[in-house]
Amino acid sequence: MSNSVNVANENGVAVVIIDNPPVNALSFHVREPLHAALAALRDDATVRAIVIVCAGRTFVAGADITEFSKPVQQPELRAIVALLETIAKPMVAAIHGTALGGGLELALGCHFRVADAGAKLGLPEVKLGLLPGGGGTVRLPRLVGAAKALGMIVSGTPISAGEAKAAGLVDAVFDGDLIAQAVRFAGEAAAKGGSFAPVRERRDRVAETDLAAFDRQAAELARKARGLEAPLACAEAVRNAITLPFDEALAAERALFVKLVAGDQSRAQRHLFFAEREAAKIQGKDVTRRKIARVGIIGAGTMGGGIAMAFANGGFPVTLLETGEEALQRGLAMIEKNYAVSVGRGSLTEEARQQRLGLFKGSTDYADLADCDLVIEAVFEDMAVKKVVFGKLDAVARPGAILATNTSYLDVDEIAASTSRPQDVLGMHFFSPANVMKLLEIVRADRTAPDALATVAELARRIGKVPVVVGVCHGFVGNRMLSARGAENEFLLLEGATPGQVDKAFTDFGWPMGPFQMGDLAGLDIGWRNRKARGQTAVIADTLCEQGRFGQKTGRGWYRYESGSREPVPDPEVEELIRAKAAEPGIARREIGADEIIERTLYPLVNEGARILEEGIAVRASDIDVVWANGYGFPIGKGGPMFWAGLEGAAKIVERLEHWHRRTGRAIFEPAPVLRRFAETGSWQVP
Ligand code: T1G
Repeated sequence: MSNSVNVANENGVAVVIIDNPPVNALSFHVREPLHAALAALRDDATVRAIVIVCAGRTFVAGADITEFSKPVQQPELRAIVALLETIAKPMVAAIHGTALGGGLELALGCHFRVADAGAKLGLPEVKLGLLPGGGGTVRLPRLVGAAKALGMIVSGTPISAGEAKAAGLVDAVFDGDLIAQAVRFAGEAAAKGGSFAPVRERRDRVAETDLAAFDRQAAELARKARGLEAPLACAEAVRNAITLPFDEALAAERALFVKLVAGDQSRAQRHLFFAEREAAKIQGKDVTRRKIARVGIIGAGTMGGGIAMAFANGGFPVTLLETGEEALQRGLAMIEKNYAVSVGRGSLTEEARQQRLGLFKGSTDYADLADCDLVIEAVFEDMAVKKVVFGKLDAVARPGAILATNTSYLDVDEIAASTSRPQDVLGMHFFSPANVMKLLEIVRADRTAPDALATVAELARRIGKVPVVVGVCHGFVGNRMLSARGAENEFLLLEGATPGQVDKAFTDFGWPMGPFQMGDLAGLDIGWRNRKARGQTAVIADTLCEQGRFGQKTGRGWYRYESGSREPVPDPEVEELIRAKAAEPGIARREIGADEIIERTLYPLVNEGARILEEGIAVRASDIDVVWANGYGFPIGKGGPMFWAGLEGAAKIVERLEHWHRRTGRAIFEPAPVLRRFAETGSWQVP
């Protein structure tokens, strides 16, 4: 046959083997021979049944995403699925690893699906700003019902083989030799004879749909879409599967797919898909990885506890160290409480909770860190304190152990220099809550060894984090750009905007919330302490804090919060304070529109990103996009600040930055050379 599709014959049961590493994507060079093989097997009278299986670590993980920006080559997946449905012999898809997107759609074209017990099945296209384009929105509801299909397709979250069996998506779940059992299953089906109804002919599960309940479910899911088109298109397509004849629903799915795949949102989300994988690649990737079996965490506070949970969730035994027994017990109690909450929510089984708690060892003795392969310090954000901790750690840690600091701002080079092994020191900047937030900034200090970096980057993916390697500077990539994004906030208020107007401009842009609501959630006192520590001021925010308005935790901040509510209520007292603070220097207040707000906050964000690229603090512009999409809620439908700059128009950004630079004289508006070059060349490449 071909390198990527081969056929074996087991006593009249043909086994079609797809082999396209690393994830058996349905690239053109797979589709063509697959179509040919199936057509031949259909017409081969010696063949009683057909099994489709994949070589390597997974079943087909979808269409080839890299082909979406190229002209379509025939046969498409739809043609292969349509061919499958003309085959009157039992067709069995044998699934191991992940059957995702086009891979599951291929399996939905078969009469039967059998799965390995560890398999996962799903239609994650919505995460790429798309919807299933190979008939999944029409066939899946026919097997699992409309409500289940809607949940799976709009969330894009795969389900386990067991759940798929219970839902009617797979017909059998096997342990052990999947191919042998699939061949036996197919043989028995052939022996049983009779006709095998393709999924397209099964109507009973959609016929039972309560349309009103379906529409309520769809409306609830759409409410969370926050400007993303794909979730709405997914819901519309599944509704069509219930209300329209099969072929009409299929055609409607196609039309929606063609529209989305050409759109900016899907381009942005596909950009982030590959950017995340690129970011995890360490220059000189053939360096050896150090063995990491046990992890130590110093500090059992909010960050330390969250980091410890992230590793236990990844199956790693954790030694959690605190200065004293009381602090240690407080930290362990917080971890137990967090797991209990997850069990209460049904997102964790009691058995898993027990298993994870069993991985923790509490200690107040540094000597207990001697058998750790990686130790992460998460103590108070003070250089002197950090140096004391690293001094003690340097004395006890085994040779070759990786020593990491979770600092958000401090100079990792200085911390490394306080040890006898700077080559083993790096930063691991987790985001709060560390057991939930996916982003991990890995800070490469001047003398950090490449194998330490590569080891931690790989480890990050094993605990479900999205790693990005960044250089040493104040605030690294994320927080440094965050300050640039916020630098104009007070000026905007003094000149006439309200906190509500600024926040609305952000939420309309697609952010989960704006800077003022975010400040109230995080606590205004944190920024106040940092400003004081750095001798900086913010006339309005400082005054709010002096009045004890720290945000949600005190019921008043930039907004008021009715008791127990997180709903921000505009507060006339704050607007009065702003007017008073503007009057002092005689600032004339005026109407400020959303465009100006975006120009004076997100254009400096992009500009600071360009400076970071220039300084080599970030290796790629796409790394910056990964940081902002995974750590700061940058709308994924816009691909991150650097990708968005391309959509927004870099020339316009430069022109408007120059405008504000002339008007204000403030440095954040001075266009960075790399940004000017991006405007001329369309490339963020730094020469
Ligand atoms: N197409 C092209 N390349 C892919 C790919 C795909 N579908 N999936 C993975 N890769 C590459 C990836 O870039 C990386 O490359 C390598 O494979 C290993 O991936 C018509 C429209 C399967 C769970 O959304 O979720 O079907 O960096 O590092 O962590 O309806 O890959 O090594 O050069 O992620 O073990 C729908 C996407 C497509 C699934 C494995 N499918 N993939 O995770 O490995 S749209 C998806 C994943 C579609 C139809 C539609 C994960 C994985 P490189 P990896 P992993």
